[in-house]
Amino acid sequence: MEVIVTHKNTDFDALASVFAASLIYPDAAPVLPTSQNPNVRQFLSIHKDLFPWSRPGDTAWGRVKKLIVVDTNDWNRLEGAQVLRDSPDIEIHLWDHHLNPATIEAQWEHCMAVGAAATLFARRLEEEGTKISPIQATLFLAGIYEDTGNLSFPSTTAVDAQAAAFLLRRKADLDVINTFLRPAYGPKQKDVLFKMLQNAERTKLNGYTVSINTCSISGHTSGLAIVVEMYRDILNLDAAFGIFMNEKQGRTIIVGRSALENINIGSIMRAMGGGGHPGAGSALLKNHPQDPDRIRAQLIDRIKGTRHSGAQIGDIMSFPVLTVSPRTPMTEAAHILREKGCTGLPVVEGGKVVGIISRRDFRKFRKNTRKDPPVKAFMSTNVTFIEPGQSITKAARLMVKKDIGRLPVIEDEKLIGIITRSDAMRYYYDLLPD
Ligand SMILES: [Mn+2]
Repeated sequence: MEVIVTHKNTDFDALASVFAASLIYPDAAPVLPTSQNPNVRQFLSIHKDLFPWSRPGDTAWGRVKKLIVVDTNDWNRLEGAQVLRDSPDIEIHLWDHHLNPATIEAQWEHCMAVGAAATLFARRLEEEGTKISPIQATLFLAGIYEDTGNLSFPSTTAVDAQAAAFLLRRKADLDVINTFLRPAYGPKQKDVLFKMLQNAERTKLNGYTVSINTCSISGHTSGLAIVVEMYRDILNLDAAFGIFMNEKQGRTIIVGRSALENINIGSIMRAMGGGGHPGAGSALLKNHPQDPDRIRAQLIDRIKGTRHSGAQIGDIMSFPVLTVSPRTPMTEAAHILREKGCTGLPVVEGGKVVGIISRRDFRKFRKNTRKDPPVKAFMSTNVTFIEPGQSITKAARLMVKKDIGRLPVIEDEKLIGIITRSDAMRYYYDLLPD
């Protein structure tokens, strides 16, 4: 007997991989774990009869001669199949995209660092010219989109995009995908997010804004990754971590999300005994009781240890900075801007930045009939600053968010430089290979 298995808490990538594998191994029986993520459960409740599959409890493991493992390389993530762990005469085929060291030793494997395991299958089906239906294409694409965040996570590769293109040609239905990949955000998730926001705090690590939040949960709470992602988004963090303590079940789940490639969640979580991708990952700690402060300290160590791009604001800012005083006449400020070819100037009084006067402000001035008012009358006083140790990505994000072209760089309340949109642009384009 041949069976196809995948990881517990089955997501779309795992589900897609199981059914794609059943096309490649037509004699193998798909077995799905009893725990599935809510989106997959909903999908299966509607598509129940589309694919034949069985449960681990109904599988005669003793008769299995060949095991096809997809979307995981870890015995502990399988349900039921562990009984085969030490069976010498089982042939194992492994299809996976996880980078953590495998505990499953396979006789044959197809493992590649791509965004989704479904990508590996889609590519093989395309190569073999296998006919696939629009429904199959839809499911496989849902797997790729889920694991790559619609091809946007840093783990996404060109191979994933090519596989997506193939599935779209095979008429994958984006409406269906959008319906089923709806984030599992409900009242329970809302409660957790609310609790996290109530004791939210931020830390600066390697110039990045990070938050590590400890939160107690009860019962089974799914969708924690979505909650942490929303938390990260609301607080505008570079990376967010949730330490979720489940007292009753005696276990702790750590979930991390990062918006920057420089903070690699996957490698941090692997060091904590879990796994994941650069943008998202988690670890489950079963030893109890866990000390959240110790976990927090470990996370901080890992984050500090991750190699960051090196470039900080201090490396690319311009200095000394040309400034004007609040009493400088507008005509003079206009002259300086023209002369120096810049688009804005910090307005400084007593060593402190009290405003910014930019080209935009001169439009109002031209319409003004008063003779030559001071800069003070037209400058914007709501100034956003940045610190020299912060990342360039952070500066770029601030400029977009506030719709401003420059940020004064402040250290100990003193103006030490300025970074402009073009500085940030130059930095990014220099990073791109020719
Ligand atoms: Mn996967």
